[in-house]
Amino acid sequence: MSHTSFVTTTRGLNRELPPMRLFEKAKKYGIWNPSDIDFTKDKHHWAKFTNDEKELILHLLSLFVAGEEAVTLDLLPLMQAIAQEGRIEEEMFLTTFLFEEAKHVDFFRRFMDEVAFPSPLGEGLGVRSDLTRFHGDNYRQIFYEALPNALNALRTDPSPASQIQASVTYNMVVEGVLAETGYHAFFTMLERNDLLPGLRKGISLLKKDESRHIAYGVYLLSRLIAENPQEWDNLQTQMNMLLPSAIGVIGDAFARYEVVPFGLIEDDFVNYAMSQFSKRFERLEKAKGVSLDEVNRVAREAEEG
Ligand code: MN3
Ligand code: FE
Repeated sequence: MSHTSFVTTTRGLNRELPPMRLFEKAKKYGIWNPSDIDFTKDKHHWAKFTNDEKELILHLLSLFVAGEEAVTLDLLPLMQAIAQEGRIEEEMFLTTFLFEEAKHVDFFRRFMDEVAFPSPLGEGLGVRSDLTRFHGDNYRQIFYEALPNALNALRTDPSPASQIQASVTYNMVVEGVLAETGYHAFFTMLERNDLLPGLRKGISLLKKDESRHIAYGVYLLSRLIAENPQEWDNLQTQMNMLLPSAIGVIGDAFARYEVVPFGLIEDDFVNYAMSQFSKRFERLEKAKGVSLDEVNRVAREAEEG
């Protein structure tokens, strides 16, 4: 496919476009360095945890770190589909998106290497433990199957219908429901007990990155629905299809513990996940039957509000 013109030598970059505004924010807030986070106190805390407490944290980490790896591995087909449509502003934002997911992988794995698997011989040489055992059926359904399948489908079929399925899976369910819920509940639990300040610091930074990713997903889906109103049912079907597995991930995690360490409560996670899901859904419903101009206006409003 050859180019027929370039945006930068014709109309210029549209800096008012929501993804371009997100790009501007990403350049400012998305450049924190996981290597700079101080884990000194985290190491002291870790040494005092009981085996059950260590097990629960490793469990949650195994869901987060593999989830970050999955979103890093699986974003490219969406970037490619967007780039092929010549949407330079969106692609520019997506470069920060991918960089940030890579940083999240880096961050969680660094915590594991330096805090969770300490070594008397120095960093990175500790006993490694295979954490795959924590990945239950619902987790596998989403991160091993649904996510890569929905994204890789774009390689052969980059149609709006296919983009909607990919973005619902990636931005709404994996990021909007699962990641948001996990970070929120995990952060709250650690904060309540004043534990692992380095891990908490990283999660608070990473949540801000994540909110830009989700904002882009909402924009993308709103744009796709504005341009293809007949695809609303497709969006709704994909959302509803994935919801049971998303909620199931929480149930699977809690089922392993008779008494959950740190006073963690399953309902807190489930309720938060359900409210996230409804919030995302209501936000997308607003895009039904509106013009592209309106989509851009609402995105700007959400950004300022
Ligand atoms: Mn992430
Ligand atoms: Fe993300």
